Parts: sequence; C-alpha cells; structure tokens
Amino acid sequence: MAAADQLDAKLYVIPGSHPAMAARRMLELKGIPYRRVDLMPVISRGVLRGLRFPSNTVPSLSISGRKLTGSREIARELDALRPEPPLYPSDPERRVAVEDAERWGEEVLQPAVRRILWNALKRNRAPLASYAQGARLGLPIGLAVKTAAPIVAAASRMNRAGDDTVRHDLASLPGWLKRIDDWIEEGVLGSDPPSAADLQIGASLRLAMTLDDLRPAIAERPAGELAVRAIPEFPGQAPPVLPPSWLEPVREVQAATAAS
Ligand SMILES: N[C@@H](CCC(=O)N[C@@H](CS)C(=O)NCC(=O)O)C(=O)O
Repeated sequence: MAAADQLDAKLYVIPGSHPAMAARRMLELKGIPYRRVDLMPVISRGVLRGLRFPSNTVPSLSISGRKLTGSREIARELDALRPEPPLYPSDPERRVAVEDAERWGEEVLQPAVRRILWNALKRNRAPLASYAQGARLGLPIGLAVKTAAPIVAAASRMNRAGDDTVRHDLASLPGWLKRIDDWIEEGVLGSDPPSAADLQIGASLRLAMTLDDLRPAIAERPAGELAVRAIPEFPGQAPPVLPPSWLEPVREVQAATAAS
C-alpha cells in the first residue's frame, strides 16, 4: 500500500459536477493530497480523450500511474490504495446493500439531477458563474458564462435534458426521496464517515439543492440532512426557473414534510 502523500493524484472535474464532487470528498476523507483540474463542460470530453482516460467524462483521476474514469471505479480504487477510512462496509451483506444503493445513485438519481440542472440552465444561464466559484477554467468566469450558450445547448442535448424527460424526473423525485429516507432509517445510508453510497447520493442531492426550485423539498428531510453531512460545501445557486406545473409533485411532498 502506497503512503497517501506518494500517490501523486490529479483529479479532472467540471464545476458543478456532482460525481466529481463525490470523488473530491473521497480523496479528502482518505487524506490523499491531489491537484484538481477544472474543465469546461463538453470541451472536457476532448481533453479527457486526448489524455487517454478510459472514458471522456468527469470525474477522471490519474493516480500512481493509473488512469481511472467514473465515480464508482474511483471509489473502489481509492479503497484499495488507502483502506482507511473505508468507503464500503466490511460485512459482506452490508456491503452489498451499500453497493446497490450506490449503483442506484449513479444510474438513476445522478443522471436525473443532471438533466434537471441543464434544463434549468437552458432557461437561465446567469447562475452558471455561481457553480464555477473557486474554479480555474483558464479564462475569466464572466467571459466563460457570456460565451456559454452553445455549451449549455450542447450539454442539454447530450444529456437528453428535454422538457418531457425532466418533467418525468420531477414527478419521480418524491418517490426517490422517500427511498433515500427509508435507506437512512434502515442504516444502509448515513454512516459516519460517509460511505461511497452516501457520497454518490449525497452529491446528487446537494446539486439538486442548489436549485431554489427544489431545495425546500429536500433540505428539511433526512435525505437533505445526509447530503449536507456527506458534502458540506457545494458551490452554486439557481433562482426559481422551472415551470410551476412541473413542480407540483415536489410541492406536495414539501408540504407533507412541513406538516409532519
Ligand atoms: N456516471 C458517471 C458520470 C459521468 C458524467 O456524465 N459526468 C458528467 C459531468 S456530471 C460529464 O463528464 N459530462 C461531460 C460533459 O458535460 O460534456 C460517474 O459517476 O462518474
């Protein structure tokens, strides 16, 4: 096992990327120093391809001469390189439950939150700058935002963030939040320090909570509290922009939480 300070880690991220934020927290929790490379969305794909990562998405991590892409791959490799604190439980049954939750977080919740965000940014690009807080993109943030229209359009298209899909995602959100609350109650989620599943799901919830349209429905419930514990800081804030009729299912669950 290599000492953490000999690992020579470089993490490639996009500002506002939730799986990239999960990977950042993994490295922090493991105490592994790393250099962060901030990339612009869409342009990131060519950069990562040129650097010969296994795929062209963030997070991508080079560590100890290895190149990895994907938040779940990175979690496993970091646990192998630096076992403490563990990202997965040692008990085999609990590990399966955590891995199932992590996979659901990556395959279902993560892309849905990404679609919702791009749909919102397509309606109003001004909040983009808030997501890039602290990022070094190689050009002034104001200029990056001013010239971002084609990038936002391309990212919305590539992520299939069309209106019908996003409306459907918003209708599914209440059930997903309930599922996460249930997992917390069952002890699958919510470990201290956070597991890979807490980070995977917490990062998506944290990104959803940057949207004023969604934060009130998430923040006050166990899922929202878990997200803030797992990912204490997540830059970005977008004022209300989604059509109110799309948000009706979310408002209903918000009212029910407030009344309970
Ligand atoms: N499911 C992958 C996420 C991959 C992904 O789609 N990442 C986005 C950022 S959140 C990306 O790289 N997008 C490229 C782009 O926007 O051009 C993981 O968990 O690592």
